[in-house]
Amino acid sequence: MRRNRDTQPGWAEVTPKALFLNRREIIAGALAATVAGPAAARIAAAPSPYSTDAAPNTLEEITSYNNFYEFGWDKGDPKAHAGALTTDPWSVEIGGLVEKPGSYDLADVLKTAPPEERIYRFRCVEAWAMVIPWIGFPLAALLNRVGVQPGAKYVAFETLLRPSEMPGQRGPGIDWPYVEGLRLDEAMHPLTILASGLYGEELPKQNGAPLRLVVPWKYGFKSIKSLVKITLTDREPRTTWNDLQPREYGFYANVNPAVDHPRWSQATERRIGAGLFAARQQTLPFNGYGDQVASLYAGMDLRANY
Ligand SMILES: Nc1nc2c(c(=O)[nH]1)N[C@H]1C(S)=C(S)[C@@H](COP(=O)(O)O)O[C@H]1N2
Ligand SMILES: [Mo]
Repeated sequence: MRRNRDTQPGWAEVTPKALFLNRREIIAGALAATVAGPAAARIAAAPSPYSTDAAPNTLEEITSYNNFYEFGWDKGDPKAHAGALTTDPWSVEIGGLVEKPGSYDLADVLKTAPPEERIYRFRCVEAWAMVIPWIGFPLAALLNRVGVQPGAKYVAFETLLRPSEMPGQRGPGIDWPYVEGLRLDEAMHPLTILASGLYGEELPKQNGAPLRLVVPWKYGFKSIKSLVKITLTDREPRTTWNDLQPREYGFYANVNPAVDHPRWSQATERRIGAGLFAARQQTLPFNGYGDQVASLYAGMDLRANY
């Protein structure tokens, strides 16, 4: 999965040049405001070695085909309704089994580590896939900063609860707020990031502004959006989709072509933007990140722990 910068096109090459140059200035400005100066622009322009060499989806595709049920159940609802979400001020409450619990202002959270561009494959449990050029930093950096206590084994995450701005939270279906969780070693893995941007810009609201989790080897529902709470715990946290349909959505949710969803096959996936008549592509174990993460699950029955 290592990117070869000499031969593979990056997003700069697949984005119209004027837009790209414009975004470079936005990166330099926006990120420099929250992070130490010149490093921000350099890092945003230089993809991380963790990036895939696959060509990213367009910004239009990434921002108009979304799952964000707080804003409705259709793929176009987040784009239509998330604009009204107030993302400033924003803070993240970090607690549970940590040395330095507290409410951390977003700007402070973003100072934890320099932003990196991570071009990741993204696979929804509904069997569609994209490639997304995130801007983010490792969750491990934040967890190390707040100090994980020895008894901690899991990390629980929570999305904002604000029905006045999130129309989906005024309707039935989900027991709001949306919650997710990871085992501590998954949370500490270098591929696991907190994203605050994509395509070199601030994170669009429909993609989970101002801060969301991205876990590229798991089905998309693990990558919880608009984070307001992170809690270190000693037991497996409850998760929204597992609560709703435990037979269909497990805690682990590792991308796995060999374990079908009860209602559809996971062997292949539809690449968004590939066109109506394009062939489906093979689903890769751990979404293509097996070399880096399979060892986390050594000895585990991945069929039982779906
Ligand atoms: N809070 C919250 N986070 C969420 C969701 C959601 O509905 N609410 N949907 C999940 C699902 S099912 C997917 S596939 C991804 C979609 O991310 P994207 O719209 O940025 O592609 O977000 C995940 N995170
Ligand atoms: Mo999803």
